[in-house]
Amino acid sequence: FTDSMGAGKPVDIQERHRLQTQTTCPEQSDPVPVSKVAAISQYACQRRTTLNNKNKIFTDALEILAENCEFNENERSYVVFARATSVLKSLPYAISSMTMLEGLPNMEVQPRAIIEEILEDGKSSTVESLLCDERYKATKLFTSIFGVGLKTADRWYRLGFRTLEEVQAAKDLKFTKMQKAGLMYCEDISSFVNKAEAHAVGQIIEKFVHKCVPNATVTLTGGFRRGKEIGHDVDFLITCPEEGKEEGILHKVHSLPQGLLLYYDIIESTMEKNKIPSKQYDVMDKFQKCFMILKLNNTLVQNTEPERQIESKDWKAIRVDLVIVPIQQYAYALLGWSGSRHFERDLRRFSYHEKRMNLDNHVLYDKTKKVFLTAKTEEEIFAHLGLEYIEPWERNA
Ligand code: DCT
Ligand code: MG
Repeated sequence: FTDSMGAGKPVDIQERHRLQTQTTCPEQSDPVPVSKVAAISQYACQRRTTLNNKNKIFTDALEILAENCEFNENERSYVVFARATSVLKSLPYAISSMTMLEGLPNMEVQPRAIIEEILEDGKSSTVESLLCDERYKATKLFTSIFGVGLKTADRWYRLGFRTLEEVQAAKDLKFTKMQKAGLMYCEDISSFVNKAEAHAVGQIIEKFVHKCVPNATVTLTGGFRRGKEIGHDVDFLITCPEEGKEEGILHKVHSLPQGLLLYYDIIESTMEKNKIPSKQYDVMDKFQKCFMILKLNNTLVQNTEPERQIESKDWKAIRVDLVIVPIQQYAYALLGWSGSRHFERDLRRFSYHEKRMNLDNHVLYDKTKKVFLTAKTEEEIFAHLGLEYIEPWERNA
């Protein structure tokens, strides 16, 4: 089925559903086999996925299973669960029977079984037992700490740790500077950032950046650009119309108002100046970045929730990422940092398999023509790929 889909133009989903539920084809008298009906694309970048998810009951369950596959480094199963989840998120209707899955792409045996269980019992026993699984619980908890990846989480688990209190009380554990900060502010950081807080952080960052370079621009990206109400961090791209002027900004972060910077780590750019653009295709980008934790004063946040106003602490620790981008690569960086992760993964997969092009956060390389395709806007990148433009709020795949 997926082969016949290729890069084919996706048909309007509601139209497709109408066709699918229709028993006979308008031109023929024979019933239409569902699999012959023009389909939803297998690629997230050819679907519009807003935050209005009609299949949350299924996608919440499938996302937990996908996450567990990531924890176990089972890439194949991760992809199976993640792709099925993403298709369900894009549907303008709720799935209410197994027959409604017919003709949908990426619905393999494993996700189907989960959906069937949920349709029958309202929940999945596989997911329920996973949520009680010691290893899953500990890995989820430990990797939620800033600076803790899978390797560290696994080591702590194998050492017998199950809670953060146990980790924090451990005498012989060594922590990186990042992990120390992550543990120190874990309560605030795991409570998520809301839109008002993201906006307040944006104002602080903008003021700081403009003091360094008056005509530099600061753009909110990540989940907040896709319209999300909450996020685990706030992501900003910083660029400047005059190439090169943006380079010194991050090294002035220590000049942020006294006490604001709880933690920062600058990652230097790994771009080799004489080799830009690079033909090498890389998942991680090469921009100069700063991962930080800011101390956001409650008074700077509009409409602070009432429970926060009566708290003894008048500030909250917020995770912020700053990315420094040269202007020529700005459109690619913006597209890459706007996410979602699954949308990005499918954009790259589509480029590679359907267009023989390599897309990353810096450039698009056409392997057939052996040229780099420049772009000033995200719209131009979609056009280079022969894709309909998808707005940021439709990229919640
Ligand atoms: N990204 C990237 N390269 C990285 C890290 C992230 O291209 N080295 C992309 C993927 C999504 C986007 O940037 C933002 O990343 P996150 O903050 O992890 O995701 P998010 O969608 O903003 O989710 P959240 O709302 O939880 O922050
Ligand atoms: Mg984010």
